[in-house]
Amino acid sequence: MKSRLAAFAAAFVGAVGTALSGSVAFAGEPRNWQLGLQDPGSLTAARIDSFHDVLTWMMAGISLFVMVLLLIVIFRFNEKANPTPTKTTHNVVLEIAWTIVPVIILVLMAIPSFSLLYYADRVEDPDMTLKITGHQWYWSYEYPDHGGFGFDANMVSDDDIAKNPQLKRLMDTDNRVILPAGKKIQLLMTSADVIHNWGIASLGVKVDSVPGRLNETWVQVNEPGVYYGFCSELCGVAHAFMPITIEVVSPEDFDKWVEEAKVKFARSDDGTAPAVRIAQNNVAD
Ligand SMILES: [Cu+2]
Repeated sequence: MKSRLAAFAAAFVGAVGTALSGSVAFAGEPRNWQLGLQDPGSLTAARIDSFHDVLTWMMAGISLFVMVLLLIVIFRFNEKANPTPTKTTHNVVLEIAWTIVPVIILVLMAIPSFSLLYYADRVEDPDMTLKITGHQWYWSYEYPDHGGFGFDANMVSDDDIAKNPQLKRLMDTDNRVILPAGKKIQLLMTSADVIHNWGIASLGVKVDSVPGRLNETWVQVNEPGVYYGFCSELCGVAHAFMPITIEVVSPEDFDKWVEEAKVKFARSDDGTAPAVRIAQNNVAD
């Protein structure tokens, strides 16, 4: 309990510090003793976050209402308080009400829910496209609007972490996905083998990557920072070891990175595979 209190105090001080300084890069990752959702990092995630809050209040209200009804039954209609019960079995008005009212509540929930689904589905006129392919057990990425270079992103090994302790175990990849801040990015997903799922909680993205299909969503991230995600579809023995690491940088830094990446991830002449395989699958051995 003491350590929990200490952790809470540390988290609180950290949050206040971040709020005051305002310059710390956004961290799209889970925190110790976190309650609720991760801080929203994208436009979609912000909408999901506020919709979740509205639904939570509605659920709390309904739960409270049902609890009050139960308490009335328990205290007003028990054998002692009400020794001769009525023989009433039907109440037409009441029966219509408890059918119609839940329907109205569900429709009220469905309208913003569908509008959010369509909002997250796709974007018109994206600024760029990122193509994502799931493999057993790593992700590969392509930038078709920037010369079509691509690379694999494998989880960092314990040896890498020993050399660079800043890397997060089970969360960092050897090659990060670099994306520009403030741009509409179309995400196209497919798989080379089995169904994977590209899920990043703080960006509100969780889409299956299915062999032979191209699934689509989009993301706009305004805060530079590092955002972590995971394969979220059971895809085999190393399912837990194919994390996603996204680094969002300013558009100027992104352009610089693209120039470097075009050289670093240059393809062979036939254009089918990177000439140099920098990433290695940690899990194979
Ligand atoms: Cu997977």
